[in-house]
Parts: sequence; C-alpha cells; structure tokens
Amino acid sequence: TNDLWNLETRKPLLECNPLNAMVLKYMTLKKTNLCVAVDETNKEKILQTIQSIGGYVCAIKLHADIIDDFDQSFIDELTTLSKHHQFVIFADRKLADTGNTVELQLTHGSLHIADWANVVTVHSVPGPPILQSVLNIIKQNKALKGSLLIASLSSKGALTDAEYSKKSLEMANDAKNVVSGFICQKRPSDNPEFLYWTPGVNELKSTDGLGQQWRSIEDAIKRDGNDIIIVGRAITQSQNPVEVARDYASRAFELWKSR
Ligand code: 5IU
Repeated sequence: TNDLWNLETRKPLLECNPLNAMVLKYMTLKKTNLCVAVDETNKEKILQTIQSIGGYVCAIKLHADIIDDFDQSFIDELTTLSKHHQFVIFADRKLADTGNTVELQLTHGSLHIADWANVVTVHSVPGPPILQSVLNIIKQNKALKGSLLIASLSSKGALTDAEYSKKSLEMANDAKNVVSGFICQKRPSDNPEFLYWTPGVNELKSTDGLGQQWRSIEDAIKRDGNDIIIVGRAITQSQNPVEVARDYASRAFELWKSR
C-alpha cells in the first residue's frame, strides 16, 4: 500500500476520476491542498474573499443556501474567478433524500447546484439510490463532475461512528464513477483512488462553542491521513486572511508531500 500512496503511482489512479483529475492538477500546479470554506452571507463579501485568497486554494467551499443575495450574476463571477485562479467550486449541500428529490435539488430551485458546482457533498444515510441519482445528473454534462460522501462529521457527538464510516466506504466502492472521495475526520480507507477531505482544522482554537471540533493541520494530515484540509473561520475571520491562507496552504502541502 505504501507504494500506491507515492504521488507518481497515485496520480494515474486519481486521474481516472474527472473531478479528482481537476483537483490534483490544481493541487500540484499551485502547491496547495487547502480548501477554504467561505461561509459568508453576502455575495460581494464572498467574491472579495475569493479574489484575495484564490491563489492559495485548490477548492472553494460554499453554502449557497446562506447567501442572502444569491443570483445568476454571483454564479457568473464565481465561475470567472474559478477559471482565473484555478480552483474547483464545491457546494456543501449535504444531500440526504430519496433519489428523485435529490435530482430535483441538484437541478432546480433558486440554487440549481449542478449548473455551477463541480463537486457536492452527499450523506450516505439514504443508502445507494442517492448515488445513482447524483450519477444521473453528473451524466448531463453540467458543471457537476463528482461528489464527496460524508463518512464522518466533525461535530461533537456526531452519530457517524466507525461502523457508519465503513458502510459509507462500501457504498462508495460500488459507485466509484460518482464518488470522488470522502469528507471524513480519520481517513476511512487506504484506497488511493479517493481523495480524503477533512473539515475541523484550526491552529489556534479547538472549539467554537457550537459543537465544532478543530484540530491542527498536522493532526489532520499526518495523524488522520487526510489529503485536503477544509478551513473556514481560522482563515476568513483572521486579521489577515491572505497571509493565513498562504501559511496554512504551505504547511499543509509540505505535510502532505512528506507523508
Ligand atoms: N463542515 C464541518 N464539519 C463537517 C462537515 C462540514 O465543519 O463534518 I460534513 C463544514 C462546516 C463549515 C466548514 O462550512 O466545514 C468548516 O468551517 P470552520 O473551519 O469555520 O469550522
């Protein structure tokens, strides 16, 4: 297994998946395995933040449903920024319904996620049909190219225990053309074909008082075996987001390369 984790060996395995090919290209080109969670509620503020830190990330994660003034012009500007800075657009929608509803949630409503997001999060709780429906939409040739299955959450007391993570992994193994990787705390598998994304990273604080559990970059990558760190407030609410983003990206990338 050690050999498979060598980047040269792993690269062709990851490139079998269109979303992972895109992420890996940006990671290696820009030397960053940082995804910033921009959880702002105003489109102008979001775009300004992305404009300033876009050079240091491989992905920008958004919660479109918290944006007060979400509209087509936001999508257009976001897409332009993603091409200029070269990052993937990640909608953290956490789909969790029956197949037909999930297809509608991805394509309709005011958010129509599949038209602008390259990757979306999916809960494994509904079982395999949710992945078939996500695949049906991916096949429509919109912006959406892949999904991340949630193997475990970072919140205190999350119900996603080891058994749940294992079952999520089994679901993903049966649907590799849909699932590009996982959102996890500890990497649920040694399969190098997947990318392992982890939220809950903050170098200065361990909790936000609302159940979030943060740990260091080093623990997230070396101890817990993840590939990509998802960082929100440690960067967006710092005094100098640009400097902090640059610092998190370079530290995380060094740890990832040397693992
Ligand atoms: N997020 C988590 N934990 C999870 C999952 C998603 O924190 O288990 I699944 C999201 C929530 C937020 C971002 O958008 O990742 C982390 O931001 P902070 O670093 O500000 O907590």
